[in-house]
Amino acid sequence: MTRSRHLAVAADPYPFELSPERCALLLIDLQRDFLEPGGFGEMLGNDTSLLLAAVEPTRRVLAKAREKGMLVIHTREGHRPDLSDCPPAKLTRGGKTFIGTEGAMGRILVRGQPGHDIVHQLYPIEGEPVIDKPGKGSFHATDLHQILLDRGIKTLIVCGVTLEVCVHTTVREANDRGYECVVLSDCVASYFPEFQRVGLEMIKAQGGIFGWVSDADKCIAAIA
Ligand code: C5J
Repeated sequence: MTRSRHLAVAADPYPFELSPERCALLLIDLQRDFLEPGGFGEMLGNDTSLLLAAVEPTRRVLAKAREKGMLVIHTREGHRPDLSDCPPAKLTRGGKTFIGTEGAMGRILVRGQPGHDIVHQLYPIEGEPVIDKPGKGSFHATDLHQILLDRGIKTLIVCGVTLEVCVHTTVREANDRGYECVVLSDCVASYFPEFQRVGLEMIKAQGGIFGWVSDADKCIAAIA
């Protein structure tokens, strides 16, 4: 039996040991609709510039993960053009309908539209699975779990937006499916600074109830 290498990642609430062969980098919903003006995030009244801070640290982690041959998986939140996979309960917010309507980057959160695409700095390359998900969680109604099982993945290094919505939902789903999650604090972002702080606290509280919190530099130092 071959023993896999273990790398120590400086993290809270205590250092995390990962085996690079059993680890994937998961980039959640780094889409134009959330990060750029004129998309879903701005339509809901948010300042999208707050999310841009996560792009450069994530780009550096992504570059290192690619260099080291780590599995990289991207997710995109969005719906079929006929919205048949969008529950009526998700369609309206504050009495208004946004999903599926025409915006500055095409129809909001609809697959194939410019706004649904991933920002160019973090664009997937050949061989990196892209998971199209209709919900907040990356495991709901997708084949992510199967893809991870097939490759023997046990650990997820998590980046993406927004922290308190799709990142949290995914980390919680991953916990219940037996994955260990390390969330990189500067590679996740929220429209609400207080949610960014509390969202990270919630992950690492109680001895790491949902996982570990590290950052881009610490992660890069470990996998380098
Ligand atoms: C939201 C997401 N915030 N990707 N989606 O609606 O976090």
